[in-house]
Amino acid sequence: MKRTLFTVVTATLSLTLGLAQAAQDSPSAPHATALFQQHCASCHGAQRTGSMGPALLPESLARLRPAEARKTIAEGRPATQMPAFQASLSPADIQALTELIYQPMRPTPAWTELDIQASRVQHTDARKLPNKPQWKADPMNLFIVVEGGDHHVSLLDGDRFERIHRFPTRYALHGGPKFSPDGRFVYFGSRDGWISKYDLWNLKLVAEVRAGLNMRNVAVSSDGRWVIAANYLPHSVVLFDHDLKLVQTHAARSGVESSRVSAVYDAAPRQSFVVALKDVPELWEISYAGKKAPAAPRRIQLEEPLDDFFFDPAYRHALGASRPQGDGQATAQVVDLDAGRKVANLPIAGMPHLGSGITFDYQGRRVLASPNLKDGAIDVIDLTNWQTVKTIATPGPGFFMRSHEKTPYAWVDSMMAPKAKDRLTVIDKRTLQVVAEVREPGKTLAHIEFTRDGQYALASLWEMDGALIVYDAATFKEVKRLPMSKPVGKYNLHNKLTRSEGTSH
Ligand code: DHE
Repeated sequence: MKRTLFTVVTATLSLTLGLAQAAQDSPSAPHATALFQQHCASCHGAQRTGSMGPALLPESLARLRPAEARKTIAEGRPATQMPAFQASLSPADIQALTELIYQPMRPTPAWTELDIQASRVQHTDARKLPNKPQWKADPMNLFIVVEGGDHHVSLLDGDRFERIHRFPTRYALHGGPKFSPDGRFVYFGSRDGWISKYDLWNLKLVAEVRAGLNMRNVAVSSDGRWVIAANYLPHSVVLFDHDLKLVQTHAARSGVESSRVSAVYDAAPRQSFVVALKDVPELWEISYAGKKAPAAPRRIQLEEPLDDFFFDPAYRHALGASRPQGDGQATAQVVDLDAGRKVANLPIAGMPHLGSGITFDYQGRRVLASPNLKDGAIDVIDLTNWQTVKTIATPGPGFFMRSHEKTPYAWVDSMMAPKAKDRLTVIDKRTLQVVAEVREPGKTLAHIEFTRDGQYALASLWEMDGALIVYDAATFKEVKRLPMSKPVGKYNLHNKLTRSEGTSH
C-alpha cells in the first residue's frame, strides 16, 4: 500500500512534467531526450529532478560549466556512482546530452509547502504503541543497516550479530539516519526527498513526508523536537516537528542568488542546526533554543561556499571544504561559529571528505583525521592550530573513516580506487602508522562502524550478493558474516546518540 501510494505520487508528477517537457522540446531535442531516457534517467530521474544521482537542471548546475559537464559525461565523475560514457556514446551524443541538461524544464519543477503538506502520510499512531522495545536485545547496541541493493533496512542485535527485523524503505536512502534522543525513533532521508520516521521499538513505520524533489540529508535536534531537511531542489531548508508536520521553509537565497543546500547538521551543544549552502558563500545557523519554533537563520558570510563540513568536538568551529568543480583546487577553511567568520585555512589537498572524518587524541593533542575522495591520503590536522600533523598514505581514495574511543585503531576504506576497493586499511591512532589490512579480493569493502563497546568493527561487502562482515577490532580477524543486499551504511545507536568521537553525528 505504501509503495503503491509512492508510485502513484511519483508517477503523477512524472506524467505531468513529462507531458510539459515533450511539448517544449525543439525539433532537434527528441534525440537528446531519448538518449537521456536511455542512459541517464534511471539515476537522474526521468524529469531530470534527480534520484540516485543529482538533478540535472540549470537551477542545479550553477557551479558547473558546460565543458566540465561534457567531460563528466564522457569520463565519469570520481567519488560518485557516475560512469564514463565515452565508450558507448559518440561525441555528438555527448554534446547533445550536455546541451539538454542546461535547458530549463517548463514548467520549472516545483515543490511547494502545499505539496509538502499533501505528501505527508501517517502510517501509525505511535502514541498508542508500547513505550518500550518489543524485542529482546540491548536497544542501545542496535545497528541500523541500510541495504541499498533492494532498498531495505536490517536491524541487528549488536551483541549476537543476529537480525531482529528487516523492512522495505524508500528508494536510495542517503546519509546517516538520525535518532530521537531516547533511541525509539529513527528518521531516514532519501535522495528523492522523502523523510521516513520509523518506530524501532515497535518495528512500525510511523509517518512520511516528501520535503523536496532532490534532498541532501536530514538532521534531528538534540531535544528531539525538530527534524530538518537540506534540499538541492527546490533550493530550500525545510523544518518539521518530530511528527513530520511542516513548520517552516527557508528559501536558500542570498540577495538575488539562489543556492542548493549542501548539508544540515545538528550542533547539539549550541542548540542549533548549521546549514551549508552550495552555490553562495554563506553558512547558516538556525537556533532551536527555547520553547518557540526556531528563528530565522543567522547568516555567516564566507569566501567560498561549502560542499561538506565537520564540527570540532566543542562545536565552536565548522571545518568546511569546497570541492573543485572542474580542474580547480579544493579549498578548506575553519569557520568560528561564535565570531561568525572564517579564522583559518585548512591545509588539506585533494578532495577532503570532512563529513566522514573522526577526531582523537594524538600525543596530547586533539586531531581530526579526514579521508580524501581524490587521493589515497588521510590528512591528520591538529585542532588547536589547524596545522597538518601527518598525511598518511592509503592504497587509494576512500569515503569513510571510523574508529571508537575504546580502540587504538582507525579503519578506512579505499572504495574509490578500482585496484584497492577490496580492502580496509587499519591505522594505529597512537603512531599514525598503517598496521594492518583486511581484504575481500575483487569485491568492494567499505564503511565501518563499531559496536558500542568498541570491540568489533562491522564493514560492508558492498555487492548485490554482499554481506555485513564482523571483525574483531583487536585482532582484525573475521568473526561473523551475514548475507545482505549491497549493504551501504550501518549505524550503532549508542555511538550516534553519545556522539562517539569515532563516528559521524
Ligand atoms: Fe554520501 C553521508 C555527500 C556520494 C554514501 N554524504 C553523506 C553526507 C553528505 C554526503 C553531505 C552527510 C549526510 C548525513 O549523514 O547527514 N555523498 C555526498 C556527496 O556530495 C557525494 C560525494 C556525491 C553525491 O552523490 O551526492 C556522495 N555517498 C555518496 C556515494 O556515492 C555513496 C558512497 C553511496 C550512496 O549511497 O550514495 C555515499 N554518504 C554515504 C553514506 C553516508 C553518507 C553511507 C552516511 C555515512 C555515515 O556513516 O554517517
